[in-house]
Amino acid sequence: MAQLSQPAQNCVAQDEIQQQLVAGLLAAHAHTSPKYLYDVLGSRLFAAICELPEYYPTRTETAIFALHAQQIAAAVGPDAILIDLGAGNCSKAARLFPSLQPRQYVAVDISVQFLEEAVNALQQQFPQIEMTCLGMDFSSELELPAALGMDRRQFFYPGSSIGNFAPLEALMFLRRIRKGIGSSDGSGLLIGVDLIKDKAILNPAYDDSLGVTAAFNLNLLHHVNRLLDADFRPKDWRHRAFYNSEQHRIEMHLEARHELTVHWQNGGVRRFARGERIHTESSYKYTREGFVDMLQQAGFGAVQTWCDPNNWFMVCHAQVA
Ligand code: AVJ
Repeated sequence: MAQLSQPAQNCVAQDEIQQQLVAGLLAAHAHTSPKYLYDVLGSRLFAAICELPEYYPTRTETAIFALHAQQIAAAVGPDAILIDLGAGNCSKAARLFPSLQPRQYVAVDISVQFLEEAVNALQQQFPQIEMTCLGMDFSSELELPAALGMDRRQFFYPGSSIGNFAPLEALMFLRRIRKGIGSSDGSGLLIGVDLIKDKAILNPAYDDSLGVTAAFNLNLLHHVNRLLDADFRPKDWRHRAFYNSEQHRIEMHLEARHELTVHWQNGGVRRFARGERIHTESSYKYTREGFVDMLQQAGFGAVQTWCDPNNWFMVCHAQVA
């Protein structure tokens, strides 16, 4: 298994991360990037969220992949280079290997250590597929090593992760993917998208009765404490999540339970009034037509879509031309 990462950028990245985080915390409406939800515990809590009865996206997407495996495999075509963006534990791609039959699997994620373990295990199971780990933050850059080859590149972006981008950013991200794919026949993108639906379904999915999503959201404070040497106390904050129907997005916030002051490195400080919030995540929802239109605007060609019977979730395959 080959491992490709860019360790030389790490020192600069650390400094940039801290500056961006501080800028967000000091903004009039305090906000943090959703990527800070995913330290080791955060990734485990997200895995737990995916098991919750209220959190429909993961199981609905899995059901779509299972039910339409043949058609999806026909759209992707055999012998592809499957490039998994945000591969994590690689379980979603692994479940597709028997039907998709890729020639090569490229797992991309920020955390390359976590990735290596998963890919090593997978390589034992599928010795005939060539596997590569790629450690990079593809949200800011999508320059793949030329060694990968341009033929039959199929990007895989499941789980509705595209929802974390605001619509204009999502369009720019899709354009970058479109560029990264190249123009050879048989290349494309397989992507999962969460659809607009009744808020009676949406709200509980992000505010579950066991409080797992609350723990996931509050754990961001522990992560920020480590990154900035800050003194956030999770007990001082409460989880808020709700569907904003004008912007077609779930918003996740942390809300101060009482007036408080937070300190961090180099004398950084901010007072929060009671009820004041930090916006920690947005999760945008689309209509089928709206998302297909965006794929077209990003320069893709023919698009095929598959939904569950309730039309809660959609899997799309977009060809390059
Ligand atoms: C990983 C971005 C797809 O938006 O549904 C789950 C993250 N946040 N519960 C989503 C999440 C709260 C998830 N994505």
